[in-house]
Amino acid sequence: MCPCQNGDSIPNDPSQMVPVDLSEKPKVNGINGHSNHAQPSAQPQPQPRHNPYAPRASDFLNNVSNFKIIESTLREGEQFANAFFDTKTKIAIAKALDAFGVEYLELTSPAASEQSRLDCEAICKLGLKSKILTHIRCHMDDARIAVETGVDGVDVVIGTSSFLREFSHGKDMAYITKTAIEVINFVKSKGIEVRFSTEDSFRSDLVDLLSIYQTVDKIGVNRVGIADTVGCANPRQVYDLIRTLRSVVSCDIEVHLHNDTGMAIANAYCALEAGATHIDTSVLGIGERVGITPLGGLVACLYAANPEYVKSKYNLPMLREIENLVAEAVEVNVPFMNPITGYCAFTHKAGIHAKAILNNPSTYEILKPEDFGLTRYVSIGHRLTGWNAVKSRVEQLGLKLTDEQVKDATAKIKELADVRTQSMDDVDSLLRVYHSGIQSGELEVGQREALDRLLRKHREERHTEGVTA
Ligand code: HCA
Ligand code: CU
Repeated sequence: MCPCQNGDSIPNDPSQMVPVDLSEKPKVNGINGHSNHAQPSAQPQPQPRHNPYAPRASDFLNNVSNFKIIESTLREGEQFANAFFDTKTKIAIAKALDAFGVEYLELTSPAASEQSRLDCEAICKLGLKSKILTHIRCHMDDARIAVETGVDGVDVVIGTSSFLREFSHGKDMAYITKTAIEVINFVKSKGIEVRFSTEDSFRSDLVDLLSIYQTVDKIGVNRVGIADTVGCANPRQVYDLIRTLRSVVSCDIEVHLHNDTGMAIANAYCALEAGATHIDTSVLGIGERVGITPLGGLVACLYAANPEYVKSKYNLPMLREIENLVAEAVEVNVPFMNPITGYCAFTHKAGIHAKAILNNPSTYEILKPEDFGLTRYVSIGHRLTGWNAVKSRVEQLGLKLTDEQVKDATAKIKELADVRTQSMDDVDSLLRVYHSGIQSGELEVGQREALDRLLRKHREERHTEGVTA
């Protein structure tokens, strides 16, 4: 199992890492607020900076700081090849997502199977804050079953691309429009929300699309949905289509974006910029094929744009737990390069990075780990390490070395790490041996042979202790 499943956002071998907590400490003068005598406290505190990712005030349609999430792990996510959620797991996922704060939960159609219908009813009865939606084909039979489950709304979809019209349901636009009107009016008559979406919107005829959306908007649909069912769209195409649609309908606009070419988060961001109001997500992006916009990645992207807004809406420290819950349920690992929870998401390695991170984490971090209940790490036992990172470890260990001595010890770490990566324990031992050598007068800066002798002696003593213990 991946280490990130149970633990913090910790790299493979946590023994090589130094946790760094600068949250309530001065952002300068080294690690954990220890004073750095070479740079006394006259150092200016870092000033809050302009956020270049924030929406431009001039862009009045931009909804990057005004959106809702429709969480579809329990619908699109069920379409992931590995997914099977029993009732207990569905309830656990629904409760976790509700506690996280998503505005909507979308559930598998109650027409899919008897258990799906029972599960839908059970989740509706939980009394969650999130609104509960179910997702159905644009068909009166499905609509009749859906409205009886107790949901707050129904998401209706029908294919409009030439592919779907020819190879799937075989219906023309006139039939699709007539059925859409019938289903929407029926759901509305039950006093619940209704959304109308076209499957494979980006490979549908634009005139057909705009015309059907205009029709359903006129009869009072709550939302229209654009679906990039095959994941073919790029951010610019998404922006253009949503912008155009925004000028044609007055209802809300939802987007559902598949990730076949890795664009799902960027596409969601652009959809919001163009005026979309609702984004579909699933935990870890699970869904058909490679799935859709992942909840965590979307949150990371929108947090970068407006951290305060995102923090005010969602319980961000819950993200890791939710991802672990779903990962376990569908028997996958959280990907190593996952935004926020990937196991190296907050680990800094190169000496240049480590130095700047120790002075001010924002230098190399657009996301604050503490906002997600996570910890940043600085990795030091490798050949790219730098003396500033080593110095911070020296201070953490309570050892007293001059900068010159730290640099000398760093040179030895690099020499050893040229052969193999050094564990945190190896680094600590080296620093302690170096320190006691200096203290006892057995070692001076640059005396490599003396250091090697002391290290050898230390290793032998440890070995003997191990044998006699
Ligand atoms: C599918 C349907 C859907 C529906 C999206 C929506 C898609 O093909 O499984 O209702 O907006 O990707 O088109 O998930
Ligand atoms: Cu989909």
